Amino acid sequence: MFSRLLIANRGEIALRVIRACRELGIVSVAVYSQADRDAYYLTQADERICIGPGEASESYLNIPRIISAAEISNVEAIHPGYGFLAENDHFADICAECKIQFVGPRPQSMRLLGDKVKARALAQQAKVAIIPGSQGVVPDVESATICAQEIGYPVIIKAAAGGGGRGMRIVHNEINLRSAFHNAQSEAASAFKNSAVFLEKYLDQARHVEVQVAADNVGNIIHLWERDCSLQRRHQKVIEESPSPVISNNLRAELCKAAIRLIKEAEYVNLGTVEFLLDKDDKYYFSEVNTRIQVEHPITEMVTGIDMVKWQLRIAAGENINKRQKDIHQQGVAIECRINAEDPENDFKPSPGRIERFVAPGGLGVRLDSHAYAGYEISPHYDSLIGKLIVHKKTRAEAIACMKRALREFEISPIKTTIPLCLEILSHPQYVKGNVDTGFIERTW
Ligand code: MV4
Repeated sequence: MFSRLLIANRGEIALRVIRACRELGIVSVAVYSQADRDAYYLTQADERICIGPGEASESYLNIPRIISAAEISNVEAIHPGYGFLAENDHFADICAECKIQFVGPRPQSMRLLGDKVKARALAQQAKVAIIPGSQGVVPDVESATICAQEIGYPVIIKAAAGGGGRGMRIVHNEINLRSAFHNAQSEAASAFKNSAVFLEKYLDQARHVEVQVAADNVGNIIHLWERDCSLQRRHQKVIEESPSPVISNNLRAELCKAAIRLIKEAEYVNLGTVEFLLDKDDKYYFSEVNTRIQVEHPITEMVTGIDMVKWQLRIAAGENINKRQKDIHQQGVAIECRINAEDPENDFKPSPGRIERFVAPGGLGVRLDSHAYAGYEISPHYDSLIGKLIVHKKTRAEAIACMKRALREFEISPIKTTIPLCLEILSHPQYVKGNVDTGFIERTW
């Protein structure tokens, strides 16, 4: 195992990685921007290095500064967390050149799966269903018109270098195709420095179900079952749960097998998430692979009892997975609510500022992953996540009751948070039935 590790991230995920390091006896080195100088995670790290001003481009996204911090602190490995450089294959290349172990998959896997057109082709090779769509990149409007006629409207235009919902355009008829195609291309060019786009049939009212997988360097691949992440708003997940409340055991087994086929085909190593979209008839289709630890990983940890960050570190250090698939079970139900500094009354505008009062919930089955405290100032520089509230109970009904109780206990003021929204969702009859899709929040609120 590594003896020293740098965490190229901030906030709750930096704290999460530091906690795993502590328990594994790894010396943790935190980095921080000037805007984060009072952050709690810095007090828990063994060492800390300031890497620049508040703007992410000058600190957490700045590769030379991160690498310099790693060289100065003499670490063997870098954990990228999520966001920032976590899925940047160029960064992973540079880590390798500098003989620093990147805690994640190999750079070529990140390149392959980061290209959504290549990922579709890979899924096809692995005999995993893909959404009907274009054969590769669509070069111009003329080809797009022909392709859309073949697959039938509505279609969705996606950026090859996109993912996570960025750079997508839904098109309902040929009249709108031309402008949507050009807009999608130029948006992709400016957002991802790559204008390539492709087409898929648009699935209305899809559900988002993702399978967590882990693979080691000697070809052991196991899955940690699924998470249902259908409750999203503007591509930001709001509430996640595991197991999915709506899929049958047969479908669950199929999704997990499909995820493993794809990960095997990619010769993938370390933790990854295979995302699927489910249509109204419960047909499932491959969507994309996330090559990082995800925000919602705690619900998988709660139902499986596995510390996923420790697994990430062990696999990156060359250790093999010492568990068998048959010994990994889903026990009970876990739900996570993301608590953001946003104002649900005001179109979810970020609500940065100083937290004066912070009272954390507790009790049996309650977990809070948060870097915030009374007196902490939420910076406008970064995403507005204050923390993640996770509950774990035997049944879904108990988990919902526990989450509602814990959300009511949770006091954060005077900034606005998404706690009231989460409470409303948890009381909604459609949510209680498990009958929600990715458009539910926007239709209902
Ligand atoms: C789709 C889709 C419907 N049809 N693809 C969004 C995140 C990315 N992983 C894939 N996403 C989607 N892809 C097809 N062919 C619906 C989504 C989607 C979505 C779309 C519009 C508004 C909100 C959404 C939330 C989740 C998923």
